[in-house]
Amino acid sequence: MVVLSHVALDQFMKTCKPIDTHLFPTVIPTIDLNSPDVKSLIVKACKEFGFFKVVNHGVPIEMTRQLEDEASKFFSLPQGLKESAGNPNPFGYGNKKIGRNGDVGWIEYLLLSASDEFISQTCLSIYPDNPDVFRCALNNYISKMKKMGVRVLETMAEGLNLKGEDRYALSNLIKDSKSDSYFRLNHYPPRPEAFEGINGRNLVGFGEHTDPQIISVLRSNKIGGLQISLNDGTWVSVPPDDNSFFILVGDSLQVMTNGRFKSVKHRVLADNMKSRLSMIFFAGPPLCQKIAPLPCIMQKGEESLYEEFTWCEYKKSAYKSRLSENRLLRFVKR
Ligand code: GA4
Repeated sequence: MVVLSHVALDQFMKTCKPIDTHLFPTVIPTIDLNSPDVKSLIVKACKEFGFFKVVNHGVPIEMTRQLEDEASKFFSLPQGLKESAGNPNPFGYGNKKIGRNGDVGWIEYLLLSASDEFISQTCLSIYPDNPDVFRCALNNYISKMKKMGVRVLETMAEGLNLKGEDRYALSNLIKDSKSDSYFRLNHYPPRPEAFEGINGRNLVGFGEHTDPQIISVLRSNKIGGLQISLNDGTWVSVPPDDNSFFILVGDSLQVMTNGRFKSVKHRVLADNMKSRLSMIFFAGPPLCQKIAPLPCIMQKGEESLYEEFTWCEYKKSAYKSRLSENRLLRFVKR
């Protein structure tokens, strides 16, 4: 649990402003991975929301619970031990500071590269005497997330009418041994008492942003807070569901579909008395991968909406940005 002195809390409250929200009830698309219409439903959800919930996913709940327990144990360690995971830029334990350019949130987190080797090293730094329990829980869960990501991307590709080898054009990017995928454990502690007095206002846990990768696979405990922005700018609260996963379209997939799919703007508010814990797999391509519309989806005469760039170039530019910036704007053709 994060404990803040009054001075630190005061400082934080000045930087991280409470926000008002006006919410409208909207039905979040829910997709049964075994449904006969799954391909078209996924494509529809990606076009309309850039976001959907997945049920009937086949990921054993015990595996998820095991990692959740290990994550809770990690976040209850003394601060010094959590910090032995290293600095979060690029990977490690972070507390309130997000990214490198002054963004803050009511959050602590562990950000990891999803590679086995990196995870082994990090677990060894945190638990030098017994790294295996956390390491196994992380590796087992991440390999399931990767599998689900592959399944979702292949189904999506079929829904986009890609045939033959083209059906694997998206999933191959994350199956690649050089795939630059990340994994993140987020802990949003209960809102501090100082905020309870500000009636009806919420504290930002993780400010609004889009994910730069291809897709993200998110799962949280029963505590709410996640909101997505609709195309008209209204914010919608996503009811928590600890038995399901949420898929978010990232900026790279928006480009690869030449804007047919939209990366979803989302944020997390810390407005509960209880801790929210979320685990997110960010499926990214290899660093040298060219991010451009898939030739197989382009109509005759259709031109790319974006300048060409590699994932490495996009990442470099993303790390120079503030969280809420539209990072794709720089790459839109004029
Ligand atoms: C958003 C998605 C992932 O959480 C993340 C974030 C990253 C970070 O926390 O270091 C970034 C953010 C994310 C986009 C813009 C930059 C980089 C913080 C930030 C201000 C790990 C990622 O890949 O991009």
